[in-house]
Amino acid sequence: METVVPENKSSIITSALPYANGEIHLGHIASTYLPADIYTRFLRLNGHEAYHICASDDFGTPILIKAEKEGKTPAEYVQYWNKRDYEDFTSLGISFDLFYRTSSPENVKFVQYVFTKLRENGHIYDQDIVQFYCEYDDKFLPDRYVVGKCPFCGAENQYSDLCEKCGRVPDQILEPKCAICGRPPVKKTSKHYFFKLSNFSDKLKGWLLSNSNLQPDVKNYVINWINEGLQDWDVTRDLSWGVPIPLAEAAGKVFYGWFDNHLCYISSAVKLIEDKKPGTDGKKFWNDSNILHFIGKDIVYHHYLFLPAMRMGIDEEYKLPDLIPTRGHLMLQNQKISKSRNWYIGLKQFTTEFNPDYLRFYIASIASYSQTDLNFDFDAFAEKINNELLANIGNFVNRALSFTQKTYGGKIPAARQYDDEDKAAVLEIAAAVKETGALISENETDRALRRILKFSTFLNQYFQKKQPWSNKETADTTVYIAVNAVRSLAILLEPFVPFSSEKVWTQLNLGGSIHQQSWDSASSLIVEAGHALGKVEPIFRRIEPAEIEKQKVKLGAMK
Ligand code: B3M
Ligand code: ZN
Repeated sequence: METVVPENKSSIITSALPYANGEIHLGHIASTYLPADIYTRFLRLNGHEAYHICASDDFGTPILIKAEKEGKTPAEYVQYWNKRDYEDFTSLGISFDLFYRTSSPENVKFVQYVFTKLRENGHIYDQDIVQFYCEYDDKFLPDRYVVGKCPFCGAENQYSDLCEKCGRVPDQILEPKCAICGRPPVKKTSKHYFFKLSNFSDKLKGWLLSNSNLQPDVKNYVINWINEGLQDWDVTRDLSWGVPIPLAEAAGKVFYGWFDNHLCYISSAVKLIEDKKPGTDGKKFWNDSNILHFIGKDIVYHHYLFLPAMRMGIDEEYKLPDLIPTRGHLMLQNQKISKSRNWYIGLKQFTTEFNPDYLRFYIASIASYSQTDLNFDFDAFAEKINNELLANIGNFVNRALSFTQKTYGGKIPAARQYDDEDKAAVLEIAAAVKETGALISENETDRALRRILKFSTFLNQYFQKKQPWSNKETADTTVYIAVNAVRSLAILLEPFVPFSSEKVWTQLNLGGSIHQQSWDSASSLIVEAGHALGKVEPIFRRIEPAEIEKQKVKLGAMK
């Protein structure tokens, strides 16, 4: 696979936009936000200009229904979740350059512009369709506003856009009822606008086939969908909450959320760049950048078909993505995560009870660059942290630094003649930096983390073999190399466990922040003889079995 870290090119990295209707949970983190954050942090350490962009997805019927239930206006409701989501992400060290919203004035304007242009280009047509309408509430009832009996499996109380029992989309729901008042709706005609997705079949196929960076397995099934025939797409909703359709004849109608949400990647990026770099043309910046959209596998259809087709439909005024890293879902204790069944762990709760880096480390080590589902398991979590982060990485860092503290009063000794083991250690430092970097740049973050662990194992063995506590003649060289290796390790770990890396950096007393260091500098021995360490203390603490039991009980009680 080609490396996608571009030389001399800026990068815009987006993470899928969370719906503004509930808290962020561990499932969101694994497929999207953490891999995107690791990748962005890595680019920044490499001196690349990289921006990580996200926003709350503010429109859609579930949001409207929830806001109505809570007696809030939808605007108030989404504002709460926008702020809360951002805080929760920040608690995990997800470092967005902008966390904006799909309901922003910039996005509304951009969405209307795109629609107008698509229509001028002949990719939009209108058609009257028959829809449910509640005469009591005086409303059309799209998607989740209608509940009834699933015509396939007979399950009661299912939404008209998805039966949660059998997973099918019931075109003709039986015994329909208005989700607000429970009364049976009538049918009424309404004019809707359709995007001619079918116009783009060949172009989409060409794009997929020619883009060698896209994951082959995802590409294959998207091409199958195209071969089966693409359906045109109704992008209208008869609702008051959404981006208004900019036509006099469409007064009172808005766009379907999936028409506007991915356009927010562009409108937010343009805003960020133009605010940050006055005088820069945001559109040109977008087109000159490497564009990556990180997603979970449930939204492949939208990102590999709707999104590129809409950009093609406006003559690629804004370039197509270079990469759409797609990952599988997280299970929780081997069961599917479900908000409605209360089987999930909120991010906020987790980062309050555990060091956020523990979660980052564990998830990064299990999240492969594929669509395979992963499993969050509390015992495996404790084992990983205790055996790898604490007993391997933490052990080496603390051992090297506290030995320096104790034996040399914290002052780095000057190296003497290198023996074969020292030479091997210096080579391993450079190799670890190079190989870890190559893996992250290919999005193989779990493998990159394993490479770092191999490095740390090597260093523990080196220190153990050299026995600086009993080998007086070689101790100076061992300690000099070991402290430098701690510096390298801290830099390599920054994308994965930024809070802990920063702590190591402070103990090394090298000034500045870990974020300002350069990745490549990690392959050299830069800490000089005579340099004095800061205060040295253990970075990680053990997770005790009782803590894990407590978590399991808590989770079980939620159900
Ligand atoms: N809000 C669906 C989701 O949260 C949707 C993603 C939008 S990305 C443009 O999975
Ligand atoms: Zn009603």
